[in-house]
This record gives sequence, structure tokens and C-alpha cells, in this order.
Amino acid sequence: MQELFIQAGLLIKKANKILCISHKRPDGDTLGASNAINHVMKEMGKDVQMACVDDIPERYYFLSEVRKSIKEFNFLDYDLIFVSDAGASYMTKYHEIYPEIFKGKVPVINLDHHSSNDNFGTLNIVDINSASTTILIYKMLNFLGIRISPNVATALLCGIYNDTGSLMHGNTTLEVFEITGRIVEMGGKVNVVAKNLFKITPISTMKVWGKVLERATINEEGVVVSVLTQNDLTDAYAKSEDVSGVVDFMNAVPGSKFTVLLNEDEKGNVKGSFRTRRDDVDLAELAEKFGGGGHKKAAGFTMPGRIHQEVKWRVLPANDGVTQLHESDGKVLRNAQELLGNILQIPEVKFKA
Ligand SMILES: [Mn+2]
Repeated sequence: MQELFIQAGLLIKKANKILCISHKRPDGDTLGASNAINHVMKEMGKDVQMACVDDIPERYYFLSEVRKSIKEFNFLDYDLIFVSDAGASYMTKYHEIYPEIFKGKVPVINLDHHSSNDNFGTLNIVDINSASTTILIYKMLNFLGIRISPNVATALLCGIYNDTGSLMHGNTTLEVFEITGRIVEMGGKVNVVAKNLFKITPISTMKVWGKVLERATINEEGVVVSVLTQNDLTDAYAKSEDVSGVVDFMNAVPGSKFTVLLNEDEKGNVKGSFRTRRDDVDLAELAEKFGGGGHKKAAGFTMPGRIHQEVKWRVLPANDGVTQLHESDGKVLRNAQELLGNILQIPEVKFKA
């Protein structure tokens, strides 16, 4: 790792125009990371720009530079590109928009902690044991002797709080607590980060969470499942960012194996999010089967499609058949069965007569 930090230091020294890319559907780690690098480079007198293919969720506006993030650019205008927290090159989406971007014309420093990382950078600083990308950045800055200002510290904390669920997930090691402590010492504001990440809930988010939680079920295999359609989002005047976090909340059912949330997005995709608290379940492996990836305990995928609901209804007589039905009652039920079967295409409508 130290050798990689030295090489990063040399690239930073040479560069004057720097681009910091965050991954699509940005979270607190990728934005905290890009924002921290942005500040550091500015403080070193360099020209620096943040970029992300998607809108920045409002909850991260407290990171002072993120609102200046751009979606389009000419990558040849820059002499160094940082990509932070992108589990693979496709997570930036810029490999599609600018096919040459990761081909080495401009040096790319790939800073990440996902096991799925495909080492798309010129320099790949990837540590899968790091709880967040911002911890890796902290270590790099520390090693290179670069000063961490209060703004940088708060951005680093944002990544740690995001990826450890405010220091509560299993990845919160003693080292994470120690580094968090040092970052707080450097002026990182815990209350600002915690408030913006976890204590602000717009009404649209509440409505979306309500839908997801209402539909949650646990199947015979012990998997907690819920779904959210594009219609649900429209009804709640919500955006896909309102969905984030609810899958972690669902991942609390006692005895469950893992949790799955399927939700549609406005672009005609179905997004699957997996979470588990168990050590013997590998969700990164599961997500890869659907063309996705992630960590062992938190992973996901996106694929084109819609969610189709299949409902099974059962019509049973009162007292579960103990009371004999009259012939006329049977007819009513039989008619109801046909009606329901025809109109709603319900596969299973049964009754006992
Ligand atoms: Mn991360």
C-alpha cells in the first residue's frame, strides 16, 4: 500500500488540473471521498472539479463542494483523474459516455474498497479490508504528510459514517474507531454528518419506506423480500434516492438469512439490493449472478426490466370447511372464483364445498 501511496503522491505533484469522479447513484462514501480530495487539491493550489453522472442527493449538500459537481466534461482537459469508491469502471458510467477515459491517455487513480473492483485505473489503490474509501484516503493523506483541514475531515467522516452505518456495522473495527477519533481531532464534525445522513427524513422518503415495509414478507428460506414500483415513487412524489437506507432497516428481522429489496427506476431497470447480518452468506457472489457486485454483506445489481406481481388468492368457507356449505353458497363461490380468475388472472382460487 505504501508504494502505491508514493506513486499517487508523484502523480498529484505533477498534476494541475484534476477531476474527481464519484460513482453513479452517489452515496456518502463516494461523495465524501471526492469532496475530501477536491478540498485537499484546492488547498494545494490546484484546479479541481468534481463529476458524477447522476444528480447529487440533497442530503449531501452539506459537503461544500458537491453542488458544483458536473455531469459532462472533456476528460482530455485534465491531467489527473481520481475515481473514488467505484466497485468497477461501469459504476462511473463514464466508460460508456467516454469509451477512452480509462485507456491511459490521462492517468487515473482508482481509490476503492470493493472486492469486485476490476483495477481499471492507471494506479489502483484498492483495499478490500478498508471499511470505507475515505479511510483509505485518510491513510494516503497521512502517509504523504498532507494536512487534513476541518472541511476535509468532515468529508472523510461522511464516508465512514455512510459505510459503517454510523459506526454500527460489523466492519467498524478498533482501527476504524481510532481513525475516526483522529479525524474528529482534526475538526471533523460528527453532529453535522450524523444529522444530514441519518436524522433528516423528507415526507417523500417516509411514504416510500412505508410502502416497502408494508409489503415486506419472509419466505420459507428465511429471506426477507419487498418490492417498490415506479408507480409507488410517482404516488409519493419521490425519487430513487428516497429508497436508499430502507433495505438496511429491513435487514433486522430475527432469524432471517438475508434481505432483498427489488425496486424499479425511471429508466426501465430493476434494481436489487441485498443485505445480510450473517457471516456464512456471500451476497457479492449472489449479486454477480445477476450481473452486479458489492461486498459479502451488502451487494446489489441493476438489470433492464419491470417488476411483475403474481398474487395467489385463496377463498375458503367459514370455519375452514367445518360448517357444510349449502349448494347456493357453493355457486356464489364458484362464480366468484370464475370472476376473479378471469378478470385478475389469479392462478389459484380454491374453495371447499
Ligand atoms: Mn464505500
